[in-house]
Amino acid sequence: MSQTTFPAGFLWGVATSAQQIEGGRHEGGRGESIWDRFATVPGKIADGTRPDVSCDHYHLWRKDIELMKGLGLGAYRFSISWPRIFPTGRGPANSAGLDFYEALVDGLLEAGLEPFPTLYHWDLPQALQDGGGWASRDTAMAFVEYSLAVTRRLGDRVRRWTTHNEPWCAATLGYEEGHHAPGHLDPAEGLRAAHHLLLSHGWAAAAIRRQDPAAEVGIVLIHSPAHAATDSPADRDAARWFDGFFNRWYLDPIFRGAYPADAVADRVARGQLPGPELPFVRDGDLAAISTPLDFVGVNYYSRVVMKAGPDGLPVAVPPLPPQTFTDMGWEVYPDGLRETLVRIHRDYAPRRMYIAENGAAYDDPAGPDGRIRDTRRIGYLHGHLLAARSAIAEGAPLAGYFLWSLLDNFEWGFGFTKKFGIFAVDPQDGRRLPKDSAHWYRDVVTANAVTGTPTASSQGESRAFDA
Ligand code: IFM
Repeated sequence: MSQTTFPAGFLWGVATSAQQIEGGRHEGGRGESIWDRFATVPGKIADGTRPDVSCDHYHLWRKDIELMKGLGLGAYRFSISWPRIFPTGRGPANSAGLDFYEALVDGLLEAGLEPFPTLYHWDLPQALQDGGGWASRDTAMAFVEYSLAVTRRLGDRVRRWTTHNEPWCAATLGYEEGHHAPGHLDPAEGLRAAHHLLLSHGWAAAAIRRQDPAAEVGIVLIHSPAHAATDSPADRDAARWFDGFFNRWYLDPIFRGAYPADAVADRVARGQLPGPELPFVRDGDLAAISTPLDFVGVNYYSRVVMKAGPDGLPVAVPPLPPQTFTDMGWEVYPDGLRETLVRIHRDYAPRRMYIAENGAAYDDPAGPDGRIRDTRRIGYLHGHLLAARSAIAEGAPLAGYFLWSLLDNFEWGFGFTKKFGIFAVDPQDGRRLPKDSAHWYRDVVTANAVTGTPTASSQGESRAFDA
């Protein structure tokens, strides 16, 4: 059987985030996050659930480490909950919160897994939101204080730090489109929030390195290639618009020290900025944001296909059959991952790249024998790993892959209705049930290679995961 092998030392992992799996809402002195608050607003979460208990990782983390050990992974990408460390955003750090992550990090190291933490994965302390949230420059300063408190405690054991996860989602979905906490609908506020997220990244990266010159620092960005529905100039311009709005608004300031002029002009044309001078940018901001990074994490799920709508404004259109889609309605398009990695390498030349998230939501119930045959997820992962390997062959400095996600979890506004995990979680007792994809992924990790066909080869051996 043909095998596609990854370079020696390639880092295999899984990714999660605090708000999506931890629970422990009121434990260990944790404060309220914007998502705790948002989830109380009727209609904001599709299934009416709250992330108060979620996967109960706060209590079951030792078992989760066992699962990861069973998969043979080299690293675990998780996020730190800011309201667990600073329950009201600023002030004295909550030592119980730091103790929790210290124990987790020690447990990972004992199990031979590299802790790969992200400092911000969207769970802003509500108290900071009450002071303006990311639309306020003060929040960027608070983020530096928080980052230093965490890195001071864990820096002797954690080598690589990620500042933010997908700032586009935090800014645009949270402040501009209202789908995420805090649920605002103000494009100008969204742009201010984006800038302060980027600024906080740059400030924190410099502060972490001042504190620990050996630390590596990076950021994780979501990326979707934008393809034009037809070759018409209007459709190609619609694709350019999306690329500027979604991808380059973050890549350009980080790697080039400037917002993309065409995307700024798009915002001016829509009345969302007063002119080409961005009112929230101060002297030195872009130099801080473009501080050189040790790595960039790339999250890839799908591409978008764009066309000019009847009014000339850009719209995303669903690709035509025979394309297939995940439960998120996202097209399965593996080559977009290769294209993404090669594009970022070619246009921005990061020192090192990780796929920080990649995975698929599919709801596959257990069969009568208790087995979860998530063959579509295996097919998705198989195709995307081959695409990642092609990007390496084309020169992309890709050093690792983090599968999203270890567990079925709280998928933000979708609640628990979208299942990304390679382990299902029993809602009654929190028991983790390996899906076929968990066995398949273990085989990939063990072989450091993907085999020719996307079959679950050893799905019967569930004992590997009995914690
Ligand atoms: O669950 C999210 C994650 O929090 C951020 N990236 C995308 C995932 C799937 O929607």
